[in-house]
Amino acid sequence: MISRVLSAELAEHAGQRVTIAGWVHRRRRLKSVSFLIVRDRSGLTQAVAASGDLPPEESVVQVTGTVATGSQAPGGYELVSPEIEVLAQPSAPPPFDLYRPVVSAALPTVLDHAPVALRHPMLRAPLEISAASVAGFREALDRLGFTEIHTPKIVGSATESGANVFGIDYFGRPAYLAQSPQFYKQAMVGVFERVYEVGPVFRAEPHDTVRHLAQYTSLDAELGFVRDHRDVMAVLREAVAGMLESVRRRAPGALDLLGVMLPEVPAEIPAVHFSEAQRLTSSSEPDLSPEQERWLSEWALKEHGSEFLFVTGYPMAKRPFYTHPDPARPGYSNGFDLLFRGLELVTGGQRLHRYDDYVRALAARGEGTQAYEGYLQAFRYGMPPHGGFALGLERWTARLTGAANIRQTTAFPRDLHRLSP
Ligand code: AMO
Repeated sequence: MISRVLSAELAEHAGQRVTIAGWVHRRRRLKSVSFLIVRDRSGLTQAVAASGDLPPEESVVQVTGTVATGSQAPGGYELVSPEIEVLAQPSAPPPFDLYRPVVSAALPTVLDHAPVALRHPMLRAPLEISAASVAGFREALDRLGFTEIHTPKIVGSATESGANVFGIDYFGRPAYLAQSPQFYKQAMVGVFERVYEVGPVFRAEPHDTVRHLAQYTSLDAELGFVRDHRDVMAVLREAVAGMLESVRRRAPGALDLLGVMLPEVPAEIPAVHFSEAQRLTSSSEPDLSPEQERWLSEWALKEHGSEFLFVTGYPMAKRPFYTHPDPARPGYSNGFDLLFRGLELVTGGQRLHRYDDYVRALAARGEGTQAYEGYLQAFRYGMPPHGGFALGLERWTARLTGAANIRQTTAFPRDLHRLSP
């Protein structure tokens, strides 16, 4: 490893001669003196050199200098009498100025040049928040006795609905890119009782919207021995609280830069039944529209002071075949969604757990069991009452950071049109 100190550690080395390494963020030449601002993973360092030529922006450099106080320097310390070694020279200037505090390029330009554009602190910040969220998700569920699993992304049958699935050629046989780890996470409840997975899922989304991607990161969990969906909702509440706590602890700089106010998670997130949500929004549709979700979120904030709202009891007809019905209310399910700041963030619920119930549920939808034999195996051998949920990481980060478009929250988004970079 190149022996160096980080920008954020400079203060600890006052008076010493140290080496930093990073990218030339900006250079400024005055008459008698030049400034070189170097960016590393922890922040910025200013080096003050005698006037002269400095390597261009995005050069990779190693700078050895003496740490001195500098009232104009980021962090209050700077490097004087620097020796600059260039490790890599860029062959082209960046597509827009990375040192300007505000991003001066439009989103398509940013996305077209993602490998360099994401170096801009404002564009990197949502990715830091996303990473801290995942770390918090893992921490929270590890604490609750969950085991992390990894399930196949190349699968033989669709899980969520046959419509938006990508087909692929698998050694001459038809196969699909997994829309969800649904079947596998349920099967693994039979092994570990409590499991989670952080992984990519694929949706052949024909919608060109600010909240849909063709590939996104799903934070999935599944747990056994639940009484009903409410036990799952309680675990989800802990996961969300853990994610927020981790973001607060690990990404304070990113939060600051973006001016993000993190939400409070109530000890118990308020919940409305689907039929009540319909009544509140004067609707008789079997699903909630994005407008209704926005309205309900505002209602929850006014009525309960919460930025999170559970909607429970979605109609069975609108949920996948593995959904457990509400034994007390025919036609309604033990499935729920979690709304956050106006958007559906999580889907979850209690599942069927008896083999015969699966056979009946599939038959009721005009499907045989043949395509699902691999899945149904678990239920032939005894499965506890269980349930789980899936949280869309990019939607979470978008809602947290106030990003208007989900494409701003993932490094290399895949959508209807974009396959590169
Ligand atoms: P669902 O299909 O509702 O449920 O997906 C769960 C969550 O994933 C996010 N999401 C998306 N994010 C970005 N782009 C998309 N195209 C997209 N589609 C969905 C949303 C959504 O709430 N197996 C069930 C989960 C379960 O019951 O455990 C499932 O996949 O945030």
